[in-house]
Amino acid sequence: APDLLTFGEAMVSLRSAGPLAAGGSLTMHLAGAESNVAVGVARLGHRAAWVGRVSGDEFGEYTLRQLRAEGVEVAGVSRDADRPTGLMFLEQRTADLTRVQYHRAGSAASALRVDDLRAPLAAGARMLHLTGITPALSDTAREATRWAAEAAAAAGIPVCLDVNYRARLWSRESARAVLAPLAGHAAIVIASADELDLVGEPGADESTLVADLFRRGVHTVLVKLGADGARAHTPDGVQHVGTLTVTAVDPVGAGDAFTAGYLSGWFDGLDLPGRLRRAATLGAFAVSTRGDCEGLPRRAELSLLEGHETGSVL
Ligand code: KDG
Repeated sequence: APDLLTFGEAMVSLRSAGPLAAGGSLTMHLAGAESNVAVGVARLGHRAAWVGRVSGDEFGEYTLRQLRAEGVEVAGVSRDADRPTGLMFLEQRTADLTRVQYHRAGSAASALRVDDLRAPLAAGARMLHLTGITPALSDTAREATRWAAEAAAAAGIPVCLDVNYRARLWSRESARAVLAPLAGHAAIVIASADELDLVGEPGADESTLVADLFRRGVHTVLVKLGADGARAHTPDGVQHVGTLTVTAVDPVGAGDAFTAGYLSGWFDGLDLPGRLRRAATLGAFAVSTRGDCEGLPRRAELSLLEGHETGSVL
């Protein structure tokens, strides 16, 4: 069985070097939060399986080709000839401002359903990773996500949930109604500070939300703080990890990289400071290279950013 099992929407992202309204060339990249995590974990030598529906078109072919090339297991992927690939335009509007446009309604990925996940889950994994993007794609994808979280928890497979709120896909209220119950099946919850109340009481403070998640069976809550690093809450207390000093050129995919690093550390049996350091290291690789997951390190490259640590783990 793989170490990591994950599912969701893999997208093709078309990136511009300048304002989209001015035209010019676009470059094609693989995107998608869950496939980013699978690539990050696979590059570090763990077994990662990604499940989803990809289109029968050339973009679907590209998606599968990229994932295979990264060593991600795709046996559970189905092709959907009648639906298009979800596309994402990433517009470099100014040096500091990137705008996102989705063309994903009715995509192949949105047709994901429970039946797609039965065999992969039955095959087992050391960890199931899901994000709050998948249940926002369609009714069947929402049902599939709920089913997978429940089935994994019942089978003793720990679930990692990254809240990953996407305002383009649903309101905070709709997200909370789905994600809060989902978090009750998770062992690890990952959220940025402004996403954390999407798995609990609206507006509640961090310690209240964390205490509530612990009561519901979660054992680790990772709160991402952007340039300030991250905080990890466990029943033993709170630890902070800083970011590494690198030149940030592209924040897209940094959260997925952080998650991949954390999970890799978990697969390697590292202690919490070790897992957080690897998470911060992958985040640094992601922000200092362009692309969603292109810059993620292979195992031998992990040491490239040694010495770039700012804050030690407190
Ligand atoms: O985390 C990066 C993702 O945002 C990107 O790859 C596309 O999955 C994606 C989404 O829904 O935004």
